[in-house]
Amino acid sequence: MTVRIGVIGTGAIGRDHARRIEKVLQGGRIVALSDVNAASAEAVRADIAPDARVFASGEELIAAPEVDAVLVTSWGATHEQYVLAALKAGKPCFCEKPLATTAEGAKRIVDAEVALGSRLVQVGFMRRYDAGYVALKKVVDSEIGAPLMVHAAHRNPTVPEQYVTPMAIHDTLIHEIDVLRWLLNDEYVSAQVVFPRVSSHSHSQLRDPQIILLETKKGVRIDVEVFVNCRYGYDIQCQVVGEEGLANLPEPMSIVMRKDARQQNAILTDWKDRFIASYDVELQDFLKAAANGTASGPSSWDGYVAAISSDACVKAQETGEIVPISLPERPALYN
Ligand code: NAD
Ligand code: NAI
Ligand code: ISE
Repeated sequence: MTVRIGVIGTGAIGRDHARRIEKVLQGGRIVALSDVNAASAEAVRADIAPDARVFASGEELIAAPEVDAVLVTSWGATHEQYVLAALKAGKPCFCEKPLATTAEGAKRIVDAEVALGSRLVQVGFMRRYDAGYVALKKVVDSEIGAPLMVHAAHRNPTVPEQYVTPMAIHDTLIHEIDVLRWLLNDEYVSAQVVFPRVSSHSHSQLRDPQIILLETKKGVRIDVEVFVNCRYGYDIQCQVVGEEGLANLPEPMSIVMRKDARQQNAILTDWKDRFIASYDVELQDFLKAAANGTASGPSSWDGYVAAISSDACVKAQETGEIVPISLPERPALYN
């Protein structure tokens, strides 16, 4: 079966996901597009899916009978309304992170899905599909003994002017928040944020870099450096220290070159390239489940846990205190 997909939000990632569904993956076709900036949806139609219909609103797209499943790739603050509408229509929905910008918003989605009684939502936490993280998890599960510490870094070369201090959590750290609880099979109990000297490449509304300290139920201590004006590249680091040894996330493949009395290899600069293969795998997974009218992979519950943890981190940014994180009971639908 070919799943007929509607995309809401045709910016950077919406365009890229539309491209992979039309040109790379099996079992999906883009039949509908919508964006508050209609010209952007029109441009994606012209460049990628000439037969798709452009809708004036996301709600109209979701309600259209020719749309079997929905991709929500608009700005984070708009995700909740579209995911709730997709659930109401009973259509599988892939939602980019964050599922919602507040824990209350994510809970409304969890409640609606639980009331429905079956999974329809997959959240775009693509690192769980990344070959490097999958290999790291295998080693953490079986080779290095109990994990004790994690040292991680999430560096972007630059960010746009509208990127402000809390976005380091909601927009950026949220990937570590999700992937580290998955990697460690553990949950967070507290968060603290400390700020080093501010980079002169930052601006007045962004304290960059930041160090986020998380503690888990099993007592693992995690430090994550978020540095979104690091200049030199897009760099994701993760080292797990266990009681028998330590394991590092593999670097992306890169040719080591000797030239002009130097040994060098290139570093990626764009998030689109760093996880290009995992976006393919996550969306193929979505298409496969959507063909059966369901969803798999990172769930609304994972999106909700990420939102609760993010809220605690933002509070920690604001107060400088160690902020406790406590999770409600996980509904059976997500076991
Ligand atoms: P973007 O600004 O390039 O694109 C967002 C698009 O959404 C814009 O075209 C905008 O016009 C449109 N839009 C905004 N509000 C809308 C609405 N109510 N209805 C329809 N369209 C709307 O942003 P982006 O970089 O593509 O990011 C989009 C989402 O993807 C964000 O949630 C972001 O967190 C997520 N993202 C995830 C990753 C990842 O690695 N998983 C990477 C980049 C972005
Ligand atoms: P973007 O700004 O390039 O695109 C967002 C698009 O949404 C814009 O075209 C905008 O016009 C549109 N939009 C905004 N409000 C809308 C609304 N109410 N209805 C319809 N369209 C609306 O942003 P980008 O980088 O593509 O990010 C989009 C989402 O993807 C964000 O949630 C972001 O967090 C997520 N993202 C995820 C990444 C990942 O690695 N998984 C990487 C980059 C972004
Ligand atoms: C962006 O939205 C992403 O999701 C990228 O993966 C991340 O590195 C970046 O900081 C975010 O803004």
